[in-house]
Amino acid sequence: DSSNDTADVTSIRAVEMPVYQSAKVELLLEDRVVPISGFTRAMVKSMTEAMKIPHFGYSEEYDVTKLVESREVLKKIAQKRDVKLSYMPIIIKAASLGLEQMPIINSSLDSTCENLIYKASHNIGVAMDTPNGLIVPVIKDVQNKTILEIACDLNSLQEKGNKGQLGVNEISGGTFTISNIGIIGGTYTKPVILPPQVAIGALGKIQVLPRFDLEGNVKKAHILTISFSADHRVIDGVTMARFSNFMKTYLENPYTMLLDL
Ligand code: CAO
Repeated sequence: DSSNDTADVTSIRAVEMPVYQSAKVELLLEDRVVPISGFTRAMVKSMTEAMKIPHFGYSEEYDVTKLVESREVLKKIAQKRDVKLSYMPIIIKAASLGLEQMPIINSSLDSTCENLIYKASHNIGVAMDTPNGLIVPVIKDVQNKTILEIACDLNSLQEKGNKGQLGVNEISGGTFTISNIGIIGGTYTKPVILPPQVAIGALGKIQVLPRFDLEGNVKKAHILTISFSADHRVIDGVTMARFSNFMKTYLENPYTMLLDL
């Protein structure tokens, strides 16, 4: 009947089409060999090293409804100061506040596995999708920066990444990494630690989903999923869960960050 037809049309319209790279896909006429070079070569090396680490995963969902509301307001203020404010700078700051409480997450294990080095600086690497492939530029000394300063750094690293202008200094020295694959999609993932770091967090796409409030009523909630991987030689599950709980509290109630900024 006609009501069913309407429902079908609506659901077709709701489909989000993937972004195509070009109007026409060129099919290969024969196999093509591409030498592994540049950033991919570095990735082969670091990821092969990484898989020697006994990883464990820990995932959680954060109800970021209040963060979404706050960011809408803050984004407009930042825009007036010529800064693009996405969720990332706030999430990076929340991670840094969590690292203050759980410094072992910001440590590294030496090559002989005899010493754990607690790093003084929170140098947070951000996995970045660039025309040259995956790069992980680093926002240095996040512990001393405001959310707006973190946003400025991220904007500038993103611009340089897109132009292929990131220097060695900008892609080294990371002590903890965050990967926002949620910009493309996805919920849970299994990120791979960047040695000599001991932990990494990956964000899924913020989705609007039904959840229960304290009175048991169904409410509309913005849900961010996060997946951590950690080096189980030095980090245990409880430590990772406690760190995640700090981030969860800050991101579910962004005003609580005021006390620690
Ligand atoms: N869920 C919902 N919306 C999101 C989102 C998420 N997880 N992440 C970003 N967005 C939104 C932003 O808020 C922004 O919206 P507005 O226009 O309203 O401000 C928009 O999407 C574009 O965001 P952005 O491009 O500015 O990205 P960002 O600051 O959030 O992240 C960066 C920057 C560099 C992390 C991201 O561009 C990127 O490259 N991610 C890919 C990481 C990756 O490849 N990981 C895999 C590593 S393992 O192979």
